[in-house]
Amino acid sequence: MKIESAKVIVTCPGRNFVTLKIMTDEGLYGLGDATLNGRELAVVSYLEDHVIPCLVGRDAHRIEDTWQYLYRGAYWRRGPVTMTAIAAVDTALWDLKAKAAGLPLYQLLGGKSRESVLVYGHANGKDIEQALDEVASYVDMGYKAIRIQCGVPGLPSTYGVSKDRLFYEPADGALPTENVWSSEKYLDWTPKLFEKARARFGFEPHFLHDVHHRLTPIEAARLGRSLEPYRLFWLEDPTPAENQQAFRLIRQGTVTPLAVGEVFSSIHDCRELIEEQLIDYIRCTVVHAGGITHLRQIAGLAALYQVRTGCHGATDLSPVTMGAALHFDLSIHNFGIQEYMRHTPETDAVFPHAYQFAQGSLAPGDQPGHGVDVDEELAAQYPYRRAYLPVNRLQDGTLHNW
Ligand code: EZ4
Ligand code: CO
Repeated sequence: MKIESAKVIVTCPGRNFVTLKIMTDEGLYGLGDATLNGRELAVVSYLEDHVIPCLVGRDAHRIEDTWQYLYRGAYWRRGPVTMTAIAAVDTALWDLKAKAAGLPLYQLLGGKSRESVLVYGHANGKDIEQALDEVASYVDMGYKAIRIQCGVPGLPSTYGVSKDRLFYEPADGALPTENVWSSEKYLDWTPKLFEKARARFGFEPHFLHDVHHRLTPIEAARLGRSLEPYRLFWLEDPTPAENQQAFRLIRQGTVTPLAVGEVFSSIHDCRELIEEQLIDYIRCTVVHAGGITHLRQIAGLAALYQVRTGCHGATDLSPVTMGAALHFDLSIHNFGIQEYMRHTPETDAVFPHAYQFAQGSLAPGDQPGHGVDVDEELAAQYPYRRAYLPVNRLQDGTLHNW
């Protein structure tokens, strides 16, 4: 099965998505997500100008060799743009191989390790009461795990609290919007959120929380310790992880489980975190960490240290990534949880998919491949719109992490 051609499809059904479609001489095609939120066109160029010319004529079955060719062959290794482009090719080739075999992708990855994939949804609100009402609606929908974020008194806005509570979409500005942050206010407020959440819902639902890289290690340790009575499933991205040793300090201060990795692009970003057991969940996912091929290596390393997976699954990851991730989640032994932010009806229409939600879990379906398609005619009706993630400043104006 030879690769005959490949093209990049850019569409904006409410937000931007970049999709790679690889066509073969056998009439089959494979799809891979290549969306890098706020920097989408850099990956489009990487694929169109530099990758696609190398793909034409290659044997579509040689996934590993193609991965190595693109990784080593570029000379310039790693980084989000490169690894997202490689991920798109890799995902499309796995999709193709499974379609050629007539099997759902999870069968090629070793078959099912479980019947379906535990997911967590996003509840948020301007204040604690609104956030907890939102939690109640997720419980009613059958969710067994829920991330909770809420506004902080004295701050006009904060991460994770949307204008539209159903379809949270932070990449909203033709130029970056500016937020204001105070770690002190946030640290004093957040334990109250989880105290009230446990008082109202008991200890049956899993609760998660995302710090979005905003604390220092010692502040994160304090937050983790103050949340221990409320038994979080995880505390996410408590501090930036360029320095992986930063997590040692957090670990020394708290037994709240830690998750990190949605911005990582390779196994080298998390090797110390995993080998030194500084985290409990690794959040790398298909699209930003080199595809199924590389994610399997990360999960394999994590398995040695009882670190489980918790793949990133925000709305800026397209349904193609969600589909591929679900096959991966279903197959590996050390799966932990999958993030699931629902896409809008417009996005779901552009990307018809086999995966389905039921009783707090997602199942990838049994279509050959990863089970996600793209309606190119519909996609063409939604042209690209430049959109940035916000930036974040401390109250004195210092630029902080968003
Ligand atoms: O802010 O995917 O856990 N999920 C997240 C996301 C990220 C976006 C950035 O593009 O932190 O909401
Ligand atoms: Co996050």
